[in-house]
Amino acid sequence: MDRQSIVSQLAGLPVADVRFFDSIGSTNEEALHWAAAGAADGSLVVANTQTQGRGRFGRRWITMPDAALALSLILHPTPAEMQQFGLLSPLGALAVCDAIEQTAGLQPMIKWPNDVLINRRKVAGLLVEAAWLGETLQGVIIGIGLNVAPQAVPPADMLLFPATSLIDEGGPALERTVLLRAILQALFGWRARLAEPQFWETWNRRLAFRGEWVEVREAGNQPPLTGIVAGIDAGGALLLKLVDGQSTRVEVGDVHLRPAA
Ligand code: BT5
Repeated sequence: MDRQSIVSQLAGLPVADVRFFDSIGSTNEEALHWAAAGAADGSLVVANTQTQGRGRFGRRWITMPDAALALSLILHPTPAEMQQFGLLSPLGALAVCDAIEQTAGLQPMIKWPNDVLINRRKVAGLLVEAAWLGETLQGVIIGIGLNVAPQAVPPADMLLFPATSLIDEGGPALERTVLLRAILQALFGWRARLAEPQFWETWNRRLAFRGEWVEVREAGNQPPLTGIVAGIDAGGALLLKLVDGQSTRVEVGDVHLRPAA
């Protein structure tokens, strides 16, 4: 994978410019700086490996060389998209799912809010960050990490949740640039349909653990909620049916979710 092969693979997509790094700290970090320096909507950062890849809540994301995709797409949301800000992260997850299904023939699911699973193991993670200058939004970064080959999967003792790769799940050996194109094509496609019922329906259809007992742990020290996954509401919140039969909504962004013991 190099810049030239990426640029030619992405021909025809609304990608403004591409920065490729064989090794970088974090593509999201690079994209935040680039956004601050005036990157156009659709600017893309891709790396072969990351040394400081990051996840949510200060966690780490491991990107092994030659085995994974690490990309960060810079968007300048329209005013209408700003109204749907919470959907930019599932936008990335839906795009990854579509791309995996189309190119690898596998059936990915979304562990709310936006981890991508195959056979209940995590194959991709998303981190959406915003670049602000005072009160001015300079860009939104959609960061995506995808495990393609088995070497991409970190050792189990580094993981909070079981992980996998496309090849481990029986997918074909694909060029990473082909996956990259499929992800971006799906992402731009869904971006145009953010407010449509089909977006929410597809997210719901791909929801992992539906009908199962799960534990939802909030970022703070509150005790975890235990309930049955009922779906996602129109605002993107997770709907849980609690032990006492009551339903509750859990807002996007601040929970861990795992099957209850
Ligand atoms: C995420 O966070 O899943 C978001 C990951 C986003 C990574 C992309 S790569 C391109 C861009 N540049 C960046 O610096 N980041 C983005 P979270 O839900 O917090 O999950 C993090 C947890 O996933 C870690 O604590 C590990 O348990 C686990 N993990 C780390 N590396 C993994 C891997 N390669 N595959 C599966 N799980 C992993």
